[in-house]
Amino acid sequence: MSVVKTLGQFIIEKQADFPYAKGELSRLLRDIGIAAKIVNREVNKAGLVDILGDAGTINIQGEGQKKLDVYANEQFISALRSGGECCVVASEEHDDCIYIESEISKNAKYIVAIDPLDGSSNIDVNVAIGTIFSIYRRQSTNGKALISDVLQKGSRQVAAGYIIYGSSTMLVYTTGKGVNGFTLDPSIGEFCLSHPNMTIPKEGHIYSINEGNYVHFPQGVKDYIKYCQEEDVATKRPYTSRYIGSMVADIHRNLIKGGIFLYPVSAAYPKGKLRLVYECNPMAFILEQAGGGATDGFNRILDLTPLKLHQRSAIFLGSELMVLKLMDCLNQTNKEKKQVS
Ligand code: AHM
Ligand code: MG
Repeated sequence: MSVVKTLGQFIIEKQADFPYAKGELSRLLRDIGIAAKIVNREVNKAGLVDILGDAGTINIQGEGQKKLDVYANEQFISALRSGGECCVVASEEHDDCIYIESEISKNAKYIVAIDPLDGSSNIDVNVAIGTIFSIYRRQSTNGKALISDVLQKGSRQVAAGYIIYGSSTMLVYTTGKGVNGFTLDPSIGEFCLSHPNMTIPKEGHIYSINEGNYVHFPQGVKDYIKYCQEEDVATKRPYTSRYIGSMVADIHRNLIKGGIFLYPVSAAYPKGKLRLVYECNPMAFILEQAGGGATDGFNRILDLTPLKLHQRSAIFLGSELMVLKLMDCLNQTNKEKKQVS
Protein backbone atom coordinates (compact mmCIF):
# COMPACT_ATOMS: atom_id res chain seq x y z
CA MET A 1 0.00 0.00 0.00
CA SER A 2 1.51 3.36 -0.96
CA VAL A 3 1.61 5.96 1.80
CA VAL A 4 0.34 9.42 0.93
CA LYS A 5 2.34 12.43 2.10
CA THR A 6 0.36 15.65 2.33
CA LEU A 7 1.77 19.12 1.74
CA GLY A 8 1.36 19.89 5.44
CA GLN A 9 3.30 16.79 6.49
CA PHE A 10 6.02 17.47 3.92
CA ILE A 11 6.43 21.10 5.00
CA ILE A 12 6.85 20.10 8.64
CA GLU A 13 9.29 17.33 7.72
CA LYS A 14 11.41 19.84 5.75
CA GLN A 15 11.20 22.60 8.33
CA ALA A 16 14.63 21.80 9.75
CA ASP A 17 16.17 22.62 6.33
CA PHE A 18 15.00 26.23 6.49
CA PRO A 19 17.60 28.84 7.38
CA TYR A 20 15.54 30.16 10.30
CA ALA A 21 13.63 27.10 11.46
CA LYS A 22 11.01 28.49 13.79
CA GLY A 23 8.02 27.31 11.83
CA GLU A 24 7.02 30.71 10.45
CA LEU A 25 7.85 29.92 6.84
CA SER A 26 6.13 26.56 7.21
CA ARG A 27 3.00 28.30 8.44
CA LEU A 28 3.18 30.83 5.61
CA LEU A 29 3.39 28.06 3.02
CA ARG A 30 0.51 26.32 4.71
CA ASP A 31 -1.59 29.54 4.50
CA ILE A 32 -0.87 29.78 0.78
CA GLY A 33 -1.87 26.14 0.35
CA ILE A 34 -5.19 26.77 2.08
CA ALA A 35 -6.00 29.82 -0.07
CA ALA A 36 -5.06 27.79 -3.16
CA LYS A 37 -7.67 25.18 -2.26
CA ILE A 38 -10.34 27.86 -1.87
CA VAL A 39 -9.46 29.43 -5.22
CA ASN A 40 -9.40 25.98 -6.81
CA ARG A 41 -12.92 25.30 -5.55
CA GLU A 42 -14.13 28.50 -7.19
CA VAL A 43 -12.20 27.95 -10.44
CA ASN A 44 -13.88 24.56 -10.72
CA LYS A 45 -17.30 26.15 -10.44
CA ALA A 46 -16.60 28.64 -13.23
CA GLY A 47 -19.46 28.46 -15.68
CA LEU A 48 -21.91 27.25 -13.05
CA VAL A 49 -21.95 30.33 -10.87
CA ASP A 50 -21.53 33.96 -11.80
CA ILE A 51 -17.75 34.19 -11.67
CA LEU A 52 -16.80 34.30 -15.33
CA GLY A 53 -16.26 37.55 -17.19
CA ASP A 54 -15.01 41.01 -16.41
CA ALA A 55 -15.18 42.55 -12.97
CA GLY A 56 -15.58 45.99 -14.59
CA THR A 57 -12.40 47.29 -12.93
CA ILE A 58 -8.90 48.01 -14.22
CA ASN A 59 -5.64 47.27 -12.41
CA ILE A 60 -2.45 49.37 -12.20
CA GLN A 61 -1.18 47.87 -15.45
CA GLY A 62 -4.26 49.17 -17.28
CA GLU A 63 -5.56 45.61 -17.68
CA GLY A 64 -9.24 44.78 -17.18
CA GLN A 65 -9.73 42.58 -14.14
CA LYS A 66 -11.76 39.39 -14.35
CA LYS A 67 -14.06 38.40 -11.52
CA LEU A 68 -11.80 35.45 -10.74
CA ASP A 69 -8.73 37.74 -10.66
CA VAL A 70 -10.44 39.79 -7.98
CA TYR A 71 -11.68 36.74 -6.08
CA ALA A 72 -8.26 35.01 -6.05
CA ASN A 73 -6.57 38.24 -4.99
CA GLU A 74 -8.96 38.62 -2.05
CA GLN A 75 -8.53 35.00 -0.95
CA PHE A 76 -4.72 35.05 -0.91
CA ILE A 77 -4.53 38.41 0.81
CA SER A 78 -7.05 37.38 3.42
CA ALA A 79 -5.17 34.10 4.11
CA LEU A 80 -1.88 35.99 4.47
CA ARG A 81 -3.47 38.65 6.66
CA SER A 82 -5.00 36.18 9.06
CA GLY A 83 -2.01 33.82 9.05
CA GLY A 84 0.15 36.38 10.88
CA GLU A 85 3.48 35.48 9.23
CA CYS A 86 3.50 38.08 6.47
CA CYS A 87 4.08 41.83 6.95
CA VAL A 88 3.72 42.96 3.31
CA VAL A 89 1.87 41.57 0.31
CA ALA A 90 2.70 42.84 -3.16
CA SER A 91 0.07 41.79 -5.68
CA GLU A 92 -0.34 42.24 -9.41
CA GLU A 93 -3.83 43.52 -8.67
CA HIS A 94 -2.81 46.40 -6.35
CA ASP A 95 -0.99 49.60 -7.29
CA ASP A 96 0.91 49.67 -4.00
CA CYS A 97 2.12 47.19 -1.46
CA ILE A 98 -0.31 46.11 1.23
CA TYR A 99 1.27 46.55 4.66
CA ILE A 100 -0.21 44.26 7.30
CA GLU A 101 0.02 45.95 10.66
CA SER A 102 -2.37 43.93 12.76
CA GLU A 103 -1.48 42.72 16.25
CA ILE A 104 -0.75 39.13 15.11
CA SER A 105 1.48 40.32 12.26
CA LYS A 106 3.53 42.86 14.13
CA ASN A 107 6.59 40.57 14.31
CA ALA A 108 6.04 38.97 10.91
CA LYS A 109 9.27 38.41 9.01
CA TYR A 110 8.11 37.57 5.54
CA ILE A 111 7.11 39.43 2.41
CA VAL A 112 4.94 37.76 -0.22
CA ALA A 113 4.74 38.90 -3.84
CA ILE A 114 1.93 37.28 -5.75
CA ASP A 115 0.18 37.06 -9.07
CA PRO A 116 -3.08 35.65 -7.71
CA LEU A 117 -4.45 34.50 -11.06
CA ASP A 118 -2.07 34.28 -13.95
CA GLY A 119 -3.28 33.69 -17.50
CA SER A 120 -6.41 35.80 -17.11
CA SER A 121 -7.20 35.66 -20.81
CA ASN A 122 -7.76 31.90 -20.42
CA ILE A 123 -10.24 32.09 -17.53
CA ASP A 124 -13.39 32.34 -19.62
CA VAL A 125 -12.39 29.56 -22.01
CA ASN A 126 -11.67 26.73 -19.57
CA VAL A 127 -7.93 26.63 -20.20
CA ALA A 128 -5.35 26.10 -17.44
CA ILE A 129 -4.57 29.13 -15.29
CA GLY A 130 -2.33 29.57 -12.25
CA THR A 131 -1.12 31.44 -9.20
CA ILE A 132 2.53 32.47 -8.76
CA PHE A 133 4.11 33.43 -5.44
CA SER A 134 7.46 34.54 -4.16
CA ILE A 135 8.60 34.85 -0.54
CA TYR A 136 11.35 37.09 0.84
CA ARG A 137 12.60 37.63 4.32
CA ARG A 138 12.18 41.15 5.62
CA GLN A 139 15.48 43.06 5.74
CA SER A 140 14.51 46.14 7.77
CA THR A 141 14.53 45.43 11.47
CA ASN A 142 11.84 47.58 13.02
CA GLY A 143 8.79 49.72 12.36
CA LYS A 144 6.77 49.46 9.21
CA ALA A 145 8.41 47.37 6.48
CA LEU A 146 10.02 49.31 3.62
CA ILE A 147 9.57 49.16 -0.12
CA SER A 148 13.21 47.99 -0.24
CA ASP A 149 12.07 44.88 1.65
CA VAL A 150 9.89 44.09 -1.35
CA LEU A 151 12.31 45.13 -4.09
CA GLN A 152 14.95 42.53 -3.32
CA LYS A 153 16.86 40.65 -5.99
CA GLY A 154 15.31 37.33 -6.97
CA SER A 155 18.41 35.55 -5.66
CA ARG A 156 17.26 36.52 -2.16
CA GLN A 157 13.97 34.60 -2.39
CA VAL A 158 13.56 32.12 0.43
CA ALA A 159 10.74 30.28 -1.31
CA ALA A 160 8.69 30.46 -4.49
CA GLY A 161 5.99 28.41 -6.07
CA TYR A 162 3.02 28.18 -8.33
CA ILE A 163 -0.36 26.55 -8.36
CA ILE A 164 -1.70 25.27 -11.66
CA TYR A 165 -5.45 24.88 -11.99
CA GLY A 166 -5.43 22.42 -14.88
CA SER A 167 -6.70 18.93 -15.64
CA SER A 168 -5.72 18.42 -12.02
CA THR A 169 -4.63 21.08 -9.55
CA MET A 170 -1.01 21.10 -8.50
CA LEU A 171 1.15 23.14 -6.15
CA VAL A 172 4.85 23.21 -7.01
CA TYR A 173 7.34 24.98 -4.78
CA THR A 174 10.95 25.37 -3.78
CA THR A 175 12.68 26.66 -0.68
CA GLY A 176 16.05 26.56 -2.42
CA LYS A 177 16.57 22.85 -1.86
CA GLY A 178 15.07 21.37 -4.99
CA VAL A 179 11.54 21.48 -6.34
CA ASN A 180 8.60 19.37 -5.23
CA GLY A 181 5.13 19.05 -6.71
CA PHE A 182 1.86 18.18 -4.96
CA THR A 183 -1.39 17.20 -6.63
CA LEU A 184 -4.70 18.10 -5.01
CA ASP A 185 -6.67 14.96 -4.18
CA PRO A 186 -10.24 16.26 -4.21
CA SER A 187 -11.50 13.22 -2.28
CA ILE A 188 -9.53 14.21 0.83
CA GLY A 189 -9.07 17.93 0.03
CA GLU A 190 -5.30 17.76 0.43
CA PHE A 191 -2.29 18.45 -1.77
CA CYS A 192 -0.35 15.16 -1.86
CA LEU A 193 3.28 14.73 -2.85
CA SER A 194 3.13 13.41 -6.42
CA HIS A 195 6.27 14.84 -8.06
CA PRO A 196 9.21 14.66 -5.62
CA ASN A 197 12.53 16.27 -6.65
CA MET A 198 11.38 17.66 -9.97
CA THR A 199 14.14 18.29 -12.49
CA ILE A 200 13.91 19.78 -15.96
CA PRO A 201 15.59 17.76 -18.73
CA LYS A 202 18.92 19.37 -19.69
CA GLU A 203 17.90 19.37 -23.33
CA GLY A 204 14.31 19.84 -24.50
CA HIS A 205 12.42 19.85 -27.77
CA ILE A 206 9.58 22.28 -27.09
CA TYR A 207 9.66 26.04 -27.59
CA SER A 208 6.88 28.27 -26.26
CA ILE A 209 6.43 31.80 -27.56
CA ASN A 210 3.62 33.99 -28.88
CA GLU A 211 4.75 33.86 -32.49
CA GLY A 212 2.06 36.36 -33.49
CA ASN A 213 4.50 39.03 -32.31
CA TYR A 214 7.30 37.65 -34.51
CA VAL A 215 7.89 40.78 -36.63
CA HIS A 216 8.68 42.76 -33.48
CA PHE A 217 11.12 40.29 -31.91
CA PRO A 218 14.84 41.12 -31.58
CA GLN A 219 16.89 39.53 -34.37
CA GLY A 220 18.53 37.04 -31.97
CA VAL A 221 15.11 35.66 -30.97
CA LYS A 222 14.09 35.39 -34.64
CA ASP A 223 17.31 33.49 -35.33
CA TYR A 224 16.63 31.13 -32.43
CA ILE A 225 13.09 30.44 -33.69
CA LYS A 226 14.54 29.68 -37.11
CA TYR A 227 17.00 27.28 -35.44
CA CYS A 228 14.10 25.53 -33.64
CA GLN A 229 12.26 25.09 -36.94
CA GLU A 230 15.19 23.74 -38.98
CA GLU A 231 15.37 20.08 -39.94
CA ASP A 232 18.19 18.17 -38.20
CA VAL A 233 17.77 14.55 -37.20
CA ALA A 234 20.73 14.50 -34.78
CA THR A 235 19.26 17.26 -32.58
CA LYS A 236 15.64 16.13 -33.11
CA ARG A 237 14.71 19.30 -34.91
CA PRO A 238 12.35 20.77 -35.87
CA TYR A 239 11.25 21.22 -32.28
CA THR A 240 7.62 21.24 -31.23
CA SER A 241 5.90 24.61 -30.73
CA ARG A 242 3.48 24.77 -27.78
CA TYR A 243 1.98 27.98 -26.40
CA ILE A 244 -0.97 28.10 -24.02
CA GLY A 245 -0.76 31.78 -23.07
CA SER A 246 -0.74 30.98 -19.33
CA MET A 247 2.84 31.32 -18.11
CA VAL A 248 2.30 28.81 -15.31
CA ALA A 249 0.91 26.16 -17.65
CA ASP A 250 3.54 26.71 -20.34
CA ILE A 251 6.38 26.53 -17.83
CA HIS A 252 4.90 23.59 -15.94
CA ARG A 253 4.76 21.57 -19.17
CA ASN A 254 8.31 22.54 -20.11
CA LEU A 255 9.56 21.73 -16.62
CA ILE A 256 8.22 18.21 -16.93
CA LYS A 257 8.99 17.54 -20.59
CA GLY A 258 11.95 19.83 -21.28
CA GLY A 259 11.60 23.03 -23.25
CA ILE A 260 12.07 26.78 -23.32
CA PHE A 261 9.58 29.59 -22.67
CA LEU A 262 10.26 32.95 -24.29
CA TYR A 263 8.62 36.33 -23.72
CA PRO A 264 10.92 38.88 -25.39
CA VAL A 265 10.43 42.60 -25.78
CA SER A 266 8.00 43.52 -28.55
CA ALA A 267 6.36 46.65 -29.97
CA ALA A 268 3.43 46.34 -27.57
CA TYR A 269 5.73 45.61 -24.61
CA PRO A 270 9.07 47.37 -25.21
CA LYS A 271 10.33 46.25 -21.78
CA GLY A 272 8.78 42.79 -21.95
CA LYS A 273 5.32 41.88 -20.68
CA LEU A 274 5.89 39.76 -17.62
CA ARG A 275 6.47 41.32 -14.22
CA LEU A 276 9.84 40.79 -12.59
CA VAL A 277 8.81 40.68 -8.94
CA TYR A 278 5.88 38.26 -8.95
CA GLU A 279 6.11 36.43 -12.28
CA CYS A 280 9.72 36.25 -13.54
CA ASN A 281 11.62 35.90 -10.25
CA PRO A 282 9.58 33.07 -8.73
CA MET A 283 9.52 31.12 -11.99
CA ALA A 284 13.27 31.68 -12.48
CA PHE A 285 13.97 30.46 -8.93
CA ILE A 286 11.92 27.30 -9.49
CA LEU A 287 13.49 26.58 -12.87
CA GLU A 288 17.03 27.10 -11.59
CA GLN A 289 16.30 24.85 -8.63
CA ALA A 290 15.07 22.23 -11.10
CA GLY A 291 18.37 22.48 -13.02
CA GLY A 292 17.33 24.91 -15.75
CA GLY A 293 18.26 28.49 -16.57
CA ALA A 294 16.50 31.89 -16.69
CA THR A 295 17.74 35.09 -18.33
CA ASP A 296 16.42 38.39 -19.64
CA GLY A 297 18.76 38.01 -22.62
CA PHE A 298 21.63 39.82 -20.93
CA ASN A 299 21.61 38.88 -17.25
CA ARG A 300 20.45 36.09 -15.03
CA ILE A 301 16.88 36.98 -13.99
CA LEU A 302 17.67 36.37 -10.31
CA ASP A 303 20.48 38.95 -10.41
CA LEU A 304 18.28 41.83 -11.59
CA THR A 305 17.52 44.56 -9.07
CA PRO A 306 13.85 45.56 -9.25
CA LEU A 307 13.38 49.32 -9.16
CA LYS A 308 9.59 49.31 -9.25
CA LEU A 309 6.96 46.94 -7.95
CA HIS A 310 5.29 46.31 -11.29
CA GLN A 311 8.48 46.43 -13.35
CA ARG A 312 8.42 44.31 -16.49
CA SER A 313 11.20 42.23 -17.98
CA ALA A 314 11.92 40.13 -21.02
CA ILE A 315 12.34 36.51 -19.96
CA PHE A 316 13.70 33.29 -21.45
CA LEU A 317 13.72 30.23 -19.23
CA GLY A 318 13.83 26.49 -19.45
CA SER A 319 16.15 23.59 -20.20
CA GLU A 320 19.78 24.56 -19.68
CA LEU A 321 21.06 23.69 -23.15
CA MET A 322 18.16 25.45 -24.88
CA VAL A 323 18.77 28.63 -22.89
CA LEU A 324 22.48 28.45 -23.76
CA LYS A 325 21.69 28.05 -27.47
CA LEU A 326 19.32 31.01 -27.33
CA MET A 327 22.04 33.08 -25.65
CA ASP A 328 24.40 32.17 -28.52
CA CYS A 329 21.87 33.57 -30.99
CA LEU A 330 21.33 36.74 -28.93
CA ASN A 331 25.08 37.29 -28.42
CA GLN A 332 25.77 36.75 -32.11
CA THR A 333 23.39 39.54 -33.17
CA ASN A 334 24.69 41.82 -30.40
CA LYS A 335 28.23 41.27 -31.71
CA GLU A 336 27.17 42.01 -35.29
CA LYS A 337 25.40 45.19 -34.14
CA LYS A 338 28.56 46.36 -32.36
CA GLN A 339 30.68 45.71 -35.48
CA VAL A 340 28.35 47.83 -37.63
CA SER A 341 28.26 50.78 -35.22
P1 AHM B 1 -1.73 38.14 -16.72
O1 AHM B 1 -0.93 38.11 -15.46
O2 AHM B 1 -2.46 39.42 -16.92
O3 AHM B 1 -2.60 36.95 -16.88
O4 AHM B 1 -0.66 38.13 -17.95
C1 AHM B 1 0.39 37.25 -17.95
C2 AHM B 1 0.19 36.23 -19.04
C3 AHM B 1 1.10 35.04 -18.89
O5 AHM B 1 0.48 34.03 -18.16
C4 AHM B 1 1.32 34.62 -20.30
O6 AHM B 1 2.54 33.96 -20.46
C5 AHM B 1 1.29 35.90 -21.05
O7 AHM B 1 0.55 36.81 -20.27
C6 AHM B 1 0.61 35.75 -22.37
O8 AHM B 1 0.68 36.94 -23.05
P2 AHM B 1 0.30 37.04 -24.61
O9 AHM B 1 -1.17 36.89 -24.67
O10 AHM B 1 0.79 38.40 -25.00
O11 AHM B 1 1.03 35.95 -25.32
MG1 MG C 1 0.29 37.21 -14.54
